[in-house]
Amino acid sequence: MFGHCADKKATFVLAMIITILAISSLHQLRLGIAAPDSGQTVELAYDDGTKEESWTWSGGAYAAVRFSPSLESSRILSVRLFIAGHPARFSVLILDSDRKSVYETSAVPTSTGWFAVDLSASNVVVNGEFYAALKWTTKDAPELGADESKPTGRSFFVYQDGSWRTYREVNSEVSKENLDGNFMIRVKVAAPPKSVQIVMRIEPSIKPLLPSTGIRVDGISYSTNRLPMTFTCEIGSVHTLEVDPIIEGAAGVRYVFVEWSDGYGAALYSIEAKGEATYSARFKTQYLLTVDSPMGSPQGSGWYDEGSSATFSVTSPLPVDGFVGILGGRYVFDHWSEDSTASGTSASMTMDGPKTVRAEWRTDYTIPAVVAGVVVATVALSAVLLMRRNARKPRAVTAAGTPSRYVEYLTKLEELRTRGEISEQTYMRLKGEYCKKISERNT
Ligand SMILES: [Ca+2]
Repeated sequence: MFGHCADKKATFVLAMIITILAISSLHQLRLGIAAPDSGQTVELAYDDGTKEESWTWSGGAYAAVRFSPSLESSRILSVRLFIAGHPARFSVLILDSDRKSVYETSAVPTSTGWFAVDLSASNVVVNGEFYAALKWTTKDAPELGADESKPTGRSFFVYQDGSWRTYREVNSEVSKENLDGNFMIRVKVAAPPKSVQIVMRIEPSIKPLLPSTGIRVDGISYSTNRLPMTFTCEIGSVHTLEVDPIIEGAAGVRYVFVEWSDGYGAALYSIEAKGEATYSARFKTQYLLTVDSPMGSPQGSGWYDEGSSATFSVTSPLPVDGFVGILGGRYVFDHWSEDSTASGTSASMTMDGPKTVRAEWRTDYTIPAVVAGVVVATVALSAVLLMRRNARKPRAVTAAGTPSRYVEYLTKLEELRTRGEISEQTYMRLKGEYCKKISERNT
């Protein structure tokens, strides 16, 4: 409900206090709107500067004034509102001639009286007639002054459901007074500029390998040397700004597109020239890490963000090729060289420039040497034992008599085989038996 206190109506949600401050006839109404020269600022005002009434309402409703500038289109620089009482947060609304909201911003007056809300940075441009409104947003709502001395039929109440009522309609319902009035809302406008300057730049600055690549405006390539670049556009015209997602720098250096300064994330940006603007393409620098090793599956080569930590590694040890490898010969990682002196197979470094690390290896024959030693020792020991055993048992062999017999058998068996008088199968079987006998006797 709108609160209207002219007659202290108790039914109003938020009661208002009226103060008649002045006699309206003493004030000159500013109804005529001068046509501003291009760039000149004009304040549109329909009230006489003195309030006879003040209004408040519950959140969501608003009080609107229809403005009729002489300009074909107007850039709204500021809105002034007369806060009659209870300064508190509210919203300023701008609506087009079809009563559609085109802009809304919050404001908090700290005292009563005229309060200006600056919109100059927001590039609010409307065509023909438009409305400016105070929208009550909180319970703790401010009171808006109204001039009822010389009403102009331009003021409206807008209910929460979006329905519009004239000031006179609401006033007659609320106070039984059939009075029209002007909400004390004024707007400063200027003719919008016909063209604006758009600035394109890259930040931080980069050093491309080829300066004539990487930048396109409306499809035309420009040298990055020309940045920052300023170009003039008609208001409302649409343009494309584009950067290569990756721009090559010097050896091992590249620049990767991150986003535009307003947070837009695609490298191709379609923009509308609404006002002066600067578009900065943000890039980050990356450095190449080369991990060089002839073996050991080197890991970690690639591009890294400037200042980030890169980890690189090889697998160690690895077997040497061939028989030595079978015996346990190994290639063993020893240390890193070039841009790292780390000694671990896995190491990290801060990427403050392009880097190359090389894995240095050595060959480890320790295990084959041990194996060879063990073999030699075993052979030697076996020979010694054999010699001692043979030295100990010759008498037993001859004494038994049997081994020499089987030795003879063996000799004959060999002769039979040589002459081809015995099958290979029989030869093998008999030879096995004789040898076994000889062996048993020798044990
Ligand atoms: Ca007045």
